[in-house]
Amino acid sequence: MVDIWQNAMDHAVTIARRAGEVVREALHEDRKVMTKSSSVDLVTQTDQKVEQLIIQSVKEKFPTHRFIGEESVAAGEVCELTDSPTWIIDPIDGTTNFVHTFPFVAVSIGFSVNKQSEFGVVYSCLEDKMFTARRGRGAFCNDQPLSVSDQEDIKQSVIATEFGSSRDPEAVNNIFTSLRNIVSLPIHGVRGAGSAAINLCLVASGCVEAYYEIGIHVWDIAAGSLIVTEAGGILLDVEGGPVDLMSRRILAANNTTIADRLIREIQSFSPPRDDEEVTQ
Ligand code: 2AM
Ligand code: CA
Ligand code: CA
Ligand code: CA
Repeated sequence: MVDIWQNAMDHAVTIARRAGEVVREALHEDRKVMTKSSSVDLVTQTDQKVEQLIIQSVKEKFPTHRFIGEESVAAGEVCELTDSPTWIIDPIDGTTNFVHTFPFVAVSIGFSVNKQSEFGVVYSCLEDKMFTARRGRGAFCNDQPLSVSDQEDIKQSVIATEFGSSRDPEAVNNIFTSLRNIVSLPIHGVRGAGSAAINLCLVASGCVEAYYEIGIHVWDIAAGSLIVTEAGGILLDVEGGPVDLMSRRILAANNTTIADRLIREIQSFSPPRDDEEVTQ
């Protein structure tokens, strides 16, 4: 059977690798750090440069395709995912890591048609790990097949999550309530790579049993979420309903036993809009 999106996926891998080189080179240069919605929401010229590099090269090859890119969406703009072939790009997932040279920085490229993910590419550029998934054809890291952990016991598990960018006291309180509940189950540990895309790849690789976060955007998870499901994992909303990649909330897990147990402990809340004032 002819795979009509294979060309596009091959291009995504090539351009992610090229983007990763730009990121790695920029680590040796002076990084001018700017802020977006708040003093903890960082962006650099490299984020913008890498996004333009990806979009320009895809436009040349696939001129009719659409784009959702983190650095091209205006503050407060609600981006819409349509049925058209759409590239969903996070040029640097883990900008705070990039700024601090904490070594988990990813280029994330998802591709969706009729609102269904067709492929996902996450290049963890400082580890030189290329994670890929094509719908129905499995997930891979540097061409080796991935599969999620088979652990069913929450007490034997490691869970990934992040503190996110909101400093609103109520949101921070909810994050810590969830963490206290989960740590006290007890579990083996909590981790966070500082990159949503890499956290999802850690679930897909079986290194952590689950990852959840409230406040993420579609570009953080478009590619990694397919890598999780193609590695045998599941995606849910943090309250247990079906996942909506545009809803800014996600729970990815190795299986429903772990997911159901976590959902009972997660204090859910609505993320602030990006144009809302953030309490510092
Ligand atoms: P980013 O580096 O592309 O902005 C999930 O935590 C995602 O939220 C991360 O992958 C990261 O994506 C973003 N993020 C994490 N901490 C953040 C912070 N302090 N400010 C803004 N965005 C953050
Ligand atoms: Ca960002
Ligand atoms: Ca991101
Ligand atoms: Ca980013």
